[in-house]
Amino acid sequence: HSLTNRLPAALERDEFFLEYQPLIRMSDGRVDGAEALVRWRHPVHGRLGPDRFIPLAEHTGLIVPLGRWVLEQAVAQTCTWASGQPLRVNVNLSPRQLHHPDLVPDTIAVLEAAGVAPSSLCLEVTESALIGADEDELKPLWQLAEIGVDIALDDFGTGYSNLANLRKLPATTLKLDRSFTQGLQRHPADPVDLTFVEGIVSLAHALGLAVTVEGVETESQADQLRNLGCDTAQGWYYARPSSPGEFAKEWTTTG
Ligand code: G
Ligand code: G
Ligand code: MN
Ligand code: NA
Repeated sequence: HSLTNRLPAALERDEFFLEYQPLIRMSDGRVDGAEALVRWRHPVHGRLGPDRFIPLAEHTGLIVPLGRWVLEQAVAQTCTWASGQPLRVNVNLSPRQLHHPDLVPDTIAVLEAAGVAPSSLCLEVTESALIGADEDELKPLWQLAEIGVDIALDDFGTGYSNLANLRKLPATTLKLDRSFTQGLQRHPADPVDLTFVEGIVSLAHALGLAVTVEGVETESQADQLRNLGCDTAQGWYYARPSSPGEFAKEWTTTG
């Protein structure tokens, strides 16, 4: 596969870049953080989204150096941003990174190099990354949580939904997949979706987890999700992912 062959050179030639999408606190509409999302500026195919190359990078193992680059870049780009209080940054972790022995030392090194408190970083882990993972394999996440890094369970509700995953992880946040948000768009909203969101939110809160909802595209969805008790929201209704410069200008007091 030609994209696969090109990946190592792309990393060396700085063809990857990050965009940021704000995380909005539902109680007051203020920005609470930013999710870093990687893209590839391909010399022939143009701009490629992560769905086109993350699975390839995961397959070849290039995700380890690429993921480290994303982490470094995201922490360095966001650490000066503030909007009242310092903004937090969310970084996606792939299964292969999760199982790499350098995850903990690399993460600590990146935070120290930027002088950033561990609590300003949230690592997002998808449920699919947890399939078959035993306790030992998840130890690195517990070590990171121990030093104050936030852990979020990403894409919750897609396919593998297993409440046991919530107990395997030192998660502080549950990110509800955008399929739930979409179910609220119908008029009237699908009562089954409403019940699911309500139940997941109350379970998450009972377990001490905050709930972030993804894929909020309309005011009506935002209103319903706020009323259902969701803590934080993300989606096109608030903002599309944007360059670090645009993000800082739009969402911070420091840009
Ligand atoms: O960028 P977009 O909004 O299209 O994101 C598509 C998917 O790619 C998301 O599910 C997100 O989790 C994943 N993704 C984006 N950036 C990264 C990254 O830096 N590392 C990993 N592993 N996944 C990412
Ligand atoms: O990490 P995750 O896979 O959840 O990444 C978020 C993905 O969802 C990114 O690809 C991002 O561009 C996309 N996204 C963000 N906001 C919205 C939205 O409001 N609607 C839709 N359809 N996609 C969104
Ligand atoms: Mn994510
Ligand atoms: Na997600």
